[in-house]
Amino acid sequence: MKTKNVLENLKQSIIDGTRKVTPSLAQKAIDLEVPPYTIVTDACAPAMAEVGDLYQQGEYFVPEILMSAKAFEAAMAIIEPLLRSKQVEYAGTVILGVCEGDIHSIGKNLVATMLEAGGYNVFDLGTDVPAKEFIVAAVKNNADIIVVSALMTTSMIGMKDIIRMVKEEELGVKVMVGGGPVNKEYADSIGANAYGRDAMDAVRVARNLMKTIRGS
Ligand code: B12
Repeated sequence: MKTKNVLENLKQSIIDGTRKVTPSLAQKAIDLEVPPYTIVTDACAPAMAEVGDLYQQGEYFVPEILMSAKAFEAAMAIIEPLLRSKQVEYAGTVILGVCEGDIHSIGKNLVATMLEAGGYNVFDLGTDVPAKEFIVAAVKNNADIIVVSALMTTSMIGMKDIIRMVKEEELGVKVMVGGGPVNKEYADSIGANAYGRDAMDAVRVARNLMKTIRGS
C-alpha cells in the first residue's frame, strides 16, 4: 500500500473510532518509513480536527469523540516509543498541565512526549489543574518552565492566573502557553513568556526560553 493511502486510512480509522485497526495502520506507516512525527501531523492530528468539525456540525456527539480519542491513543502507543528513541542530554525541567476545568489530554500528552524526547524532565500534572498547583509544583521541583495547555475558550483564562501568581511570588520560572484556542496575541495579552503552536514548536520555544534563563 502506498504511503499516502496508509496515512489516509489511518486518519479515517481514527475518525471512525475503529481502535482495533489503528495500531496496524500506524505500524504500516512506520514500516513504510514515514517519520513518526509526520504520521502524527499528517494523519492522527488532522483526524481529531475533523472529529471536532463533525461535532460542531452536529454529526458527532461526545461518545463518538471518545471512540476517536481512544483510536488516536491506540495509534500513539505504537508511534510514541519511536518519538522518544534517541538518547538526549538534559535540557531543563518543565511543569506541564491543562488548565482547570479542561479535561482534553491528547495535545498535552503529545507536548509531553516531544519535550521528553528533547531532553526535558517533565512533571506532568495532568488535566483540570488549578493554577496554584502549577506554582506549588514549580517551586517544589525548581522548574525552569511552566507549560500550560488549554483546549477551550472557557478554560484558557486559567493561564492568566498562573502568570499572575508567578509574578506575585516573584518566581524566576518562565511560562509557555498553547492549545487550540490560544494564539500569540492572547499569550502576549496575558503576559506569557512564550507561545507555542504545536508539540514540535514547544521544543523549539523551550530551547529559546532556556537560553534566556541560562543567559547563553
Ligand atoms: C477529543 C476531544 C474531546 C475529548 C477529550 C479526550 C481526551 N482524552 O483528551 C472529550 C470527548 C472528553 C471532549 C470533551 C469536551 N469537549 Co472536546 N474536543 C475534542 C476534539 C475533537 C479534539 C481535541 C484533540 O485531542 N485534538 C488532537 C490534538 C493532537 O490536538 P490539540 O489538543 O489541539 O493539541 C495540539 C496543539 O493545540 C498543541 N498544543 C496543545 N496544548 C499545547 C500547549 C503548549 C504549551 C503548546 C506549545 C502546544 C500545545 O500541540 C498539539 C499538536 O502538536 C476537539 C476539536 C478540536 N478541533 O480541537 C474538541 C473541542 C476542544 N471540545 C470542545 C468541547 C465544547 C467539549 C465539551 C464541552 C463537550 C461537551 N458538551 O461535553 C467537553 C468538555 C470537557 C471538559 N470539561 O474539558 C470544543 C471546545 C470549544 C471551545 N473553543 O471552547 C472543541 C473545539 C470542539 C468544537 N469544535 O466545538 N472533547
